[in-house]
Amino acid sequence: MQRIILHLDLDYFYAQVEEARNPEIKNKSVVICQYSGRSEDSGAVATTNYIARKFNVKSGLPIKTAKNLLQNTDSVFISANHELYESISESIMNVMRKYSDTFEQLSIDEACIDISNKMNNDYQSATVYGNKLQHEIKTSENLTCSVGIGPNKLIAKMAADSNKPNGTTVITPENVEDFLFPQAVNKLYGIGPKTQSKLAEYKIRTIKELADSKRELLIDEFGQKFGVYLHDSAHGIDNEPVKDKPADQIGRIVTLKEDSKDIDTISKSLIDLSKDLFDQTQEKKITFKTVSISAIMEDLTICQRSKSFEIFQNSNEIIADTSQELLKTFLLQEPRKLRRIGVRVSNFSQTKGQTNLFDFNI
Ligand code: DGT
Ligand code: CA
Repeated sequence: MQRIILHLDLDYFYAQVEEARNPEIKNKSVVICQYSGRSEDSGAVATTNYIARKFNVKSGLPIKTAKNLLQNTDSVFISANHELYESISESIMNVMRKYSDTFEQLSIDEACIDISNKMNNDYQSATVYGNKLQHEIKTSENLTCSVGIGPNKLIAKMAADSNKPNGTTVITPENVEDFLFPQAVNKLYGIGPKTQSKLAEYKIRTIKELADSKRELLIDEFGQKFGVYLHDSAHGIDNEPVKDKPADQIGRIVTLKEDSKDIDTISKSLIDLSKDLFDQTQEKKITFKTVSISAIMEDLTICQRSKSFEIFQNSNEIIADTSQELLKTFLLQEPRKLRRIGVRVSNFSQTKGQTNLFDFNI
């Protein structure tokens, strides 16, 4: 059966979040730093905006090198605010979950959904649907993302990657070869520099050359599992289903209209979130033992408070009352204002582990 998979990847995610909350930095190089704490500048670049990338400043680079490359240019260096990125990621994933029952989160800023049935296998409707999702994310979190639509997870992901930022790329089954074949082999997922140079020894440089190569040769060189993967993916074949894994926790989080410590204002938001979360637990037939609140403070630190029960719960009252109780106690002890408030449930009666999109050991 033919499928339609939609892959979403947020553009320069951490850096874009910082731009969204501080638009003055938009015209500068924005470098998000993961400081190791050993010395003042030790650590690596987590990501950068596209202006910094023009100066070759990218993920993984030592912060010192980035500073050298951006010397005498207009640039800002920001220490990564992981809690903020995670909470925004959670909100976006919740938006995307509404677009299909079959949803798989692949990383903090990537996810895919199977929309075959929903779109009645029509690529035109799928494109409109993808644009609608992009629009909703822009409206709710003021962030752009790139969307790829294709007949499987591999093509959808490569399509999203091929046109960034804010791109929508649709590869129909008829166009798969035209899309894949001219690209270099390292554009296929799972092909790193080592595999690339091994393939170069056989004069295999493009995906077409890989597709035209002998399957047996690839199996001899790379082993059964990876050899078959290489040959199949060069032909655009990927039968991996979108794995709708039950999450080990689900939550709802929202940014307050303004930073606040006022119990009535925050309570109101929490009541709405609790109702939303309850609806989701009903839909997914989830029972839980733990209710937590997360508060992202004005200085972006995160505080969590939880309460666990002896037996599994599944009522609206438990979520609403427990979260209110946790909030009240928290506000009494906390002098700072809150920026975002969230509620989550965890400790489900059944959970499954996370797996990655491509889990080869290479
Ligand atoms: P993109 O997708 O090319 O527009 O740019 P990003 O920044 O969204 O890159 P992506 O999708 O590879 O990674 C998503 C986020 O994950 C990114 O914003 C920061 C984080 N990240 C990626 N690579 C690294 C890394 O090497 N170190 C650290 N600490 N974080 C990373
Ligand atoms: Ca990204």
